[in-house]
Amino acid sequence: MTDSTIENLLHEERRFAPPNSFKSQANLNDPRIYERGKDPEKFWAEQAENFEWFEKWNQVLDWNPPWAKWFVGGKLNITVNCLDRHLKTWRRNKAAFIWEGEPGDQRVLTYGDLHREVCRLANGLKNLGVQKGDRVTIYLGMIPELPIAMLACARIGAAHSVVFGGFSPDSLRERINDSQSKVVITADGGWRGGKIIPLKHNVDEALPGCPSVKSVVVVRRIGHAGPGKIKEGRDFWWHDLIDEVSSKCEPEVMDSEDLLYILYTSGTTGKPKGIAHTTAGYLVGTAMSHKWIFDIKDEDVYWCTADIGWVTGHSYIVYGPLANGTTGVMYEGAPAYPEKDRFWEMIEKYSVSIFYTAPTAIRTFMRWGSEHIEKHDLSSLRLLGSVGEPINPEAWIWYHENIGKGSCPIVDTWWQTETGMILISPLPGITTTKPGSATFPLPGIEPDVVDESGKSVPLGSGGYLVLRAPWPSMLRTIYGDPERYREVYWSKFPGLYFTGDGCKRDEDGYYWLLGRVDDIMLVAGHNISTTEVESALVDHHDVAEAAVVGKTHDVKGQAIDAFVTLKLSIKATEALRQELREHVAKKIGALARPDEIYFTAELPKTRSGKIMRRLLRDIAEGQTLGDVSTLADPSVIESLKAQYEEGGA
Ligand code: 6R9
Repeated sequence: MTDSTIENLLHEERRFAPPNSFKSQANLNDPRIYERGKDPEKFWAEQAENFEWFEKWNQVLDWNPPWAKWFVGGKLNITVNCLDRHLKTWRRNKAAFIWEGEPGDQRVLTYGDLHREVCRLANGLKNLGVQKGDRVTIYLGMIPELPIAMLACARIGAAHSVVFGGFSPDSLRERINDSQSKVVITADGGWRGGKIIPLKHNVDEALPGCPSVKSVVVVRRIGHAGPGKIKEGRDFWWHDLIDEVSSKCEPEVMDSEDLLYILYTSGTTGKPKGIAHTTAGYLVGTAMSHKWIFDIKDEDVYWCTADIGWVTGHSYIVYGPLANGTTGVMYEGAPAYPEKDRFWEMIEKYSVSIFYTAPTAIRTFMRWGSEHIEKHDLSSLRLLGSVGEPINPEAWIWYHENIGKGSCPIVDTWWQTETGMILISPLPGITTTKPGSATFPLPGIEPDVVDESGKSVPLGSGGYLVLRAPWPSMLRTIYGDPERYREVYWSKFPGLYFTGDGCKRDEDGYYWLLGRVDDIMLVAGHNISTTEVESALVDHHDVAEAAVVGKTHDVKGQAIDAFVTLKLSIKATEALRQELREHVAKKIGALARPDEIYFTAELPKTRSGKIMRRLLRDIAEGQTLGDVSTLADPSVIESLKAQYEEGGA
């Protein structure tokens, strides 16, 4: 699909083999694991043996495309695997979460504590009439009550639907109604950037249009300043609800395929999709991938900086890490609060050994400059991860040198809300990495890169990323809309799961993710990926971040416009604009030279930090803007639009 050659992305020629000191200690350091993955059913069944079952499965996989059932007939409860199992060992008193609030307050919850709090809330929810099969919406900031609430639902067989705390009352209402939740769990507020997020207030705004909701549970987080208006008969303080209940709660016996949770992803068009994940396959997939990819050991302190409102938090803050008995750091607030060194301060303070964040954050840290990092001792780190977008080779190298001090392997992990678990990633004790490539599929996973007709393309070329075989933690459907599930994921290439991402495999078989296929540009008959042009821009020493879009052009079909954020100390000048255009031409070819470059202090991003090229495209085409409800900061787009209408910066 993309003609501009793969060498462009490979301009960074360095390769990074696992350091011997890392390899010799790694959970996985024998490449034969990939051989074992060639019989996926056998392989996944072996993994499933590592968990606690009330009853074992009698069939590993029932595959009736696009309908998958894994570990058919198995009975289990995911919270037994995340909690009770550890209480029988020394991990009873091991920290499950080391939490820090934005104002600086702290809480440590051991596995024993977490088990107790989960059981208490589970009993509280039962007292509100929540039963197996019900749905519960959770609308909280990053406080320990968030994972507690999720696990309490799972304990009693109710499915949770976590809605990110940054969503508006309208978005919340839409998600509550789609899931038909009986209960909403929220807080009187949350801290972010020194300000209060009015969670309870938003719930009050949303609820008049939500007939399914019978009760609201409210955590007291802000106390004095929060609205705290409790509606008699509907609202209950969390602490009152659990005050006199037992701290024991028998786990509900769940079928392997019982619904564990719904998580909404907002596509670029249409209403949000309620991605449905079930119990056993999700547990097996998230726990095993977490253990392998992050090389989790009992003595590690692991920090995934995502918000639990996104799938990364579900799989790699809550379920995967807890199933592995990991100690995780959890942070409530903004990375720049009170100062731009908050993350590095926390890594030093808690001796974090594994750090997992997103390219958008890495590029922000690059922009802020290294003085914030140099103030702190980061020598506890031994492994770094990236997720959410393609990581530009330049950002990869920066991360490696400035955070990893040249000695930590980096795992660039590709996956989606729909895939439930990481599917393409290095194994840090085995894989030689190439900056900017997510490298190889995990054992037991069968992706492919195909052309428009669904035919596999040879190594060295690009196309659509698909999956040829089901995997345990895949989505099972779109909640309440099975037809849409089939249509969105399984209709473009019958029998193949379509990811929506463009991808190339190089001559060595490494996977290079190229962004959403909707973002790929067609310039003078050549496919050029936005990721490639953006990486060429970020490669320039003055550039922190870039977004590239194609706009209609009479002659070329599409022409390239670039939106560029400079490093904080750099001034935007006409000379720099010309220099950047030439830089791209030199890196990729004249074809990819942007027609226009706009300098901007911020790029429009989704609330989870992904660049929203669609909106930039609308601006570039002079069209009215489409749906902006998933935008993190709507003012960004307004100022860009104004700049564009004035004809440049
Ligand atoms: C986990 C998550 C999924 C989309 C996915 C792709 C992009 C995620 C990536 C990556 C390149 C990576 N994506 N990780 N692209 N390299 N390592 O982000 O889930 O929010 O559903 O987004 O994110 O485009 O299709 P989700």
